[in-house]
Amino acid sequence: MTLAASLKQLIVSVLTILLVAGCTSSENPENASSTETSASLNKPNIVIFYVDDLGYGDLSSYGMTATSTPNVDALAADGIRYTDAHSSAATCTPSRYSMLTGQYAFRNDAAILPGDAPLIIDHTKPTLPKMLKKAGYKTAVVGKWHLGLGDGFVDWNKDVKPGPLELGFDYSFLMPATGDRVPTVYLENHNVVNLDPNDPITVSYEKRIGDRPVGTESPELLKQTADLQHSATIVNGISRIGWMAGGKSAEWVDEDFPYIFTDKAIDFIKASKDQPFMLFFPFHDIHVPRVPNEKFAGKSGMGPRGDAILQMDWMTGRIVDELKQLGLYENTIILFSSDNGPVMDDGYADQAEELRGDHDPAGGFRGGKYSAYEAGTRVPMIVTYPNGLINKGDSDALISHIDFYKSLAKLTGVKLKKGEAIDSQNVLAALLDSQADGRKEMLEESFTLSIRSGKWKYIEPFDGDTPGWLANKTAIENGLQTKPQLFNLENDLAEQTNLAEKRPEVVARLQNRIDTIRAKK
Ligand code: NG6
Ligand code: CA
Repeated sequence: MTLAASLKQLIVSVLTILLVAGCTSSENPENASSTETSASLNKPNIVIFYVDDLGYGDLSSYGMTATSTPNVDALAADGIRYTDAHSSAATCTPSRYSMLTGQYAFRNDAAILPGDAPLIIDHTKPTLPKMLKKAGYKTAVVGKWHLGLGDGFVDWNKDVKPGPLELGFDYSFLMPATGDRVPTVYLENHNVVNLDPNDPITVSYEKRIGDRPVGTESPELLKQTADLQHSATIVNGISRIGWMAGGKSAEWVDEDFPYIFTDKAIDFIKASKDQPFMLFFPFHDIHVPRVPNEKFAGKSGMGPRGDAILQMDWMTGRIVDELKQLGLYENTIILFSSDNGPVMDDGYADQAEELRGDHDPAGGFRGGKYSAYEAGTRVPMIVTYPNGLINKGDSDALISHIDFYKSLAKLTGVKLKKGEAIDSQNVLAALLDSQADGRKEMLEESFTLSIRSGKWKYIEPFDGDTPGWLANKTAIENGLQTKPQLFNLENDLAEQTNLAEKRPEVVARLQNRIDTIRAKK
């Protein structure tokens, strides 16, 4: 090591220790004025890039060779690349719920929601954005929401609330549910964008309404054919889940998403650049329907799913470039990850499976989206923070996105109330240092609960009804079994050999841990 390199390593270690110990936070006023750098180090801007359905193997920095993701890879090269980081759950709504509340979704029965569901986060309770506001942050969410809106019945023609603003976001620009669910309009703060009051919007998940064509009757209008579930109202050549009437002038055009969402994020960043800000940027990509902009269509060689990966990479680059141009990149902590593992056919015939060639979206892990096996929640995760002088490299720390809450509270010096974010753990050390440890134990949510503990992965048996959203999947392949399953990940990362019968004492211990966590109040 050269002298300069050793010195840099020394500075990294000292700063990491200082940050983790909270010595520079405002909790210790005698240190607060020590240097300007240390003050701003505790209040970096925070950007959370949250891709939808991106698998562990879906980035070239995570082994993909079929096409490349240069913008995300540049983040990986400039920060920490995690090999054992997890979304809290194997589907979207529960993962987001946990990230924003620091609580497991099962505590609130948070499952995949229809597009007209009420807000599932209690807006009188603490949330991640409310917590960051206490530290002086301006907060925004731009992208896919899927956490429900309103308090039981949403009138899309009036103020739609409660929603993100009531949860602590100062600004929101949303796809209200998912790309495959109505309403297919944008919601900015409380209102549908470009809505003509003379053409009010109504949404139904019960029965056909309005005069738009539907997928079951007019397949000739479709850009992609779809399964029955996704064959209701057609908007922009794509049939959706649910029916929508009115709101013609407010309809989105799927191909415009990459520009619309990045523009809104960049506007927020520009307007907030003189104070600490937090931007939560949940992508629509690479969820279905995959209808990428012409800039990316046909470019990956893997069909729309691969093209959507390129689009997501470009969007990430566009926002990161803007941070750089504004001189903000250095003092921004970027957390890049995905809300659950990969899925090929999720309702639309976009040839994801047929065109994937040798590409393995799950990166060698078993399962995918919905699954109790590792690929359900083990996702790419990258952290950059140049001013934090983080110790770059690969990290094998065990981390769940549910931990962002307590870790960011620690970073920004916010004291949490008793009972706040009860399932979150402070893993700040591992967010700043690739060599630091993460969790010792971690829950993974799917249709059942799994637990990681040391080398073990245990999947609780499931004997309930097969959930509707698993019905058209191969349930067994997703881990749905009435027998306990136990794997030794030290030598069986692909979860092939069930050791539950051989090691009943381990099964009993881990089942007991799940029961204890479940009962926690
Ligand atoms: C499922 C949908 C699927 C997708 C998923 C949500 C059916 C049969 N399947 O119910 O297409 O929309 O919900 O995905 O309707 S997630 O990433 O937002 O969790
Ligand atoms: Ca998802």
